[in-house]
Formats: sequence, structure tokens, C-alpha cells
Amino acid sequence: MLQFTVITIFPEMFASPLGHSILKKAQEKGLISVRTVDLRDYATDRHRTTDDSPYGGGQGMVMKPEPLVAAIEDARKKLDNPRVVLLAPQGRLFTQEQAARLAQEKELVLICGRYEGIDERVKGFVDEELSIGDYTLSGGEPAAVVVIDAVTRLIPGVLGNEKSSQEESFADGLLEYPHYTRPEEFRGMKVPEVLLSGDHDKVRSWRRQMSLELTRRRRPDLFHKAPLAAEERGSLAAGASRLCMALLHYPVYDKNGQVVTTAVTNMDIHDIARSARTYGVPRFYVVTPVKALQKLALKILSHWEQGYGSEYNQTRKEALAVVRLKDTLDDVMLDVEREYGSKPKLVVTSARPGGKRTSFLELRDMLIKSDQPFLLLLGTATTCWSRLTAEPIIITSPCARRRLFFWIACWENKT
Ligand code: 9D3
Repeated sequence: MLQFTVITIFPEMFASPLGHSILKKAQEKGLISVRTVDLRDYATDRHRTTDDSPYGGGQGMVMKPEPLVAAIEDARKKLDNPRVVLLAPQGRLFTQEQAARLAQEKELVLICGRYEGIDERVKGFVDEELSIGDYTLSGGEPAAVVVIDAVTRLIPGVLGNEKSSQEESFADGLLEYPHYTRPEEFRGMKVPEVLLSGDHDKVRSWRRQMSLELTRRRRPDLFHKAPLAAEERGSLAAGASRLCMALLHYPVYDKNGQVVTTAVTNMDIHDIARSARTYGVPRFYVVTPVKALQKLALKILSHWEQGYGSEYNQTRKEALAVVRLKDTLDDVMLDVEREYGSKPKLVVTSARPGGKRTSFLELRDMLIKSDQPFLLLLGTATTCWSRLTAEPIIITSPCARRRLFFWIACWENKT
């Protein structure tokens, strides 16, 4: 049983919030009790005054110390060993962690300030000061309701067992994944396929991924503090989980019309796939309509995935798991769209002067703020960009592949 005592000049403000739902039930079950104390009962003059004008001038009023301290002392006398909390804008921030701490107490006295503030000399009579956030309230009453609500939810028996364990998920420090209920389609918006699949493992990993991405984008502060696997953190670097790459391997012929040097493919696949894996880029497409090159790429892939190379080098095997072979860029676009639900925004590199350039920093910003997948096209033939149907984002080229990975790595460390 946690006993709340609330000192306020507006006791009536608490009737409705305490008279509904969880807080009502918690009182009925005898898990908490809330007593409101009218501060005016502790005023000594005929008008029951609780405020006065500030010394030193200035506008507004200040809460007088005598009634407040009398009310606090009376509460301490009536209770056993209460923790006395002043709700004030200059208090420590009230968080889930603070709620868990207060939920351990047997008796809490909450003091609601009003006016511009309270006389500083009252502070020596309270145990701590709490604020519920950086915005201005008209008084401490709404803050006291917030504290009572958040603390009460953590008392065993208030929520069903199954729900209280969910509450723990706030303890993993992430925002929650998106929820859906019937109908399957609402105003053209469909419930994500995976939630209808019945595959519980897939559902769990989808929800985890959504939680991670949302937290990364909307609450980088939480994301930074969250206890994540190194892999999870990496896979979300600057929205890397939505940044796919494609290496466009246009056939290169010599004067006789023969395909020349395919050894580059080997290098590129290993090199880029490994960097992709390291920085959490989920897909690396190797695009070539030339069957001979596809065959070679397949040979390389299967060697590292199944051949003696797979035991010889585990990281390389993992790296190659992100590689996909495709005939054309259109096939890649379709594959990305199927995976993410929308067409990717294309990013190309160019060394040619002119045209609007996007800086790495701007690109990073776009990645973080957007919900769309991005597809970074790598290739040697600049001419191929002109054949693109959609307007691409152009970034400056020299050593762009390397620099891009370098930047992705830096972004991760920045958050
Ligand atoms: C403009 C100067 N304000 C101080 C930051 C004066 C002031 C504004 C509002 C003094 C008191 C109040 C009333 N607010 C509370 O008592 C309060 C509060 C809040 O305003 N925001 C967040 N948490 C809390 S807890 C109590």
C-alpha cells in the first residue's frame, strides 16, 4: 500500500483523474490511497491567504512559507516516515527511473506549487524537487497527477501480470513498434504483410527493427543510451538499415568486342560486401546482364558460402549474405520496393562539374529524416545516370565509395 498525500490549494482538481480507470481500481483494491490536503486550511488570516508579493519587486506572487511548512510538518506528524516531494519547474527531471524509485516508498507527500513559485526557505523542509518536463504548467497539480499515475502503475498488482512485464520493455530504453488492428486495409493503407503471416519469429524481429528505427530517428538521445547489441547499433547507423547499394556492372568490351577483365568483379564483391556488412547496409546488389559475369559472381559467392572458404573465413561468409545478383537496375528497384514497401530514392556519384550536388551531411540528414529506402548506385560509367527514370540525388564522386562508408561510420559514432 502506497499512501499519497497531496498538498494543494485546488484539491478538487484531483477528483476526476483519480476517479477513473487504473487509478480508481488501484484505490479500490487497496494498493494505493490518495489524501488531498487543502493548503488554505493552514493559513492563519481571515482570508486564508497563501501568497504574497515578491521581495525585490517583479510581477506575480510567491507562495508564503508559513502555511506550506505548517502543512508539511502536519503531514510528517500524521505519517510514519514519508518522502516529501515538491513539484517545481526547477526540480530534477521525473523519469521512469524516478517513478520506479518512488514506487518503493510507503508514503509520499506531493506539494503542488502555484503562482510564480514558492518562498525559497520552504526548500529545506522537503526531501526533493521534481519537474515533469521542460514546459510551463499553471501549477504543480497536473504534475502531481502524472507522478501518481506513473508510480502507481509500477506497484505490483495494479496492472495484470502480463502487462507489467510489458512495462519492462520501456526499460529496454526504446520507443514502441507500430500497432495495427482490424481492418486489414483502411483508406488504402494496408497492415504490414509480416503481421498477417503468423510467423512469430518474423513478427518479433520486425517489431524490434521498427522500434530501433523509430527510436534512432525520433529520439537519438534514447537510442544512444539504449542497451543494444553492437550489431543492432551498427545496422541502424544513420538509417543504414534503409540504405541499399547496387554495383552496376556494365559490360566492358575491348576493340574486338570481347568482354575484358572480370577480375574487378571479384574484388568489388568482396570489398563492398564486407563494408556493407560492417556498417549495416542490408543489401548489396551486383547488377549485370552479362551471363558470364553472373556466373563468375555466383562462383565466388558459393565458394565463400559453402566451399572450404566458409569455414576458413566466417566474416566473409556473413558479408556475402547481403549480396544479391540482378540482371538490371529495374529488377533491383522492384526488389527494394518489395522489401520496404516504397520505391527507393536513388543516390548516384558523379565527378562531373555542374548540376545540384548533395553533400554527405545533407544526405545523412535525408536518410535519418526519411522513411523511404535509399539505393546508392556505384559504377564507373557516368553516362548510365542519364538513363535513370527517377531524379537521383547526386553526390560528389572522388573515392566516393570509400568516403561514403567512412561517413556512415562517423555518423554512427556521432549519435
Ligand atoms: C517563467 C518562470 N517560470 C519558472 C520556470 C515561473 C513558473 C512557471 C510555472 C513557476 C511555476 C510554474 C508552475 N509550474 C509548476 O509548478 C510545475 C511544473 C512545470 O511548470 N513544468 C514542469 N514540471 C512542473 S512540476 C511543477
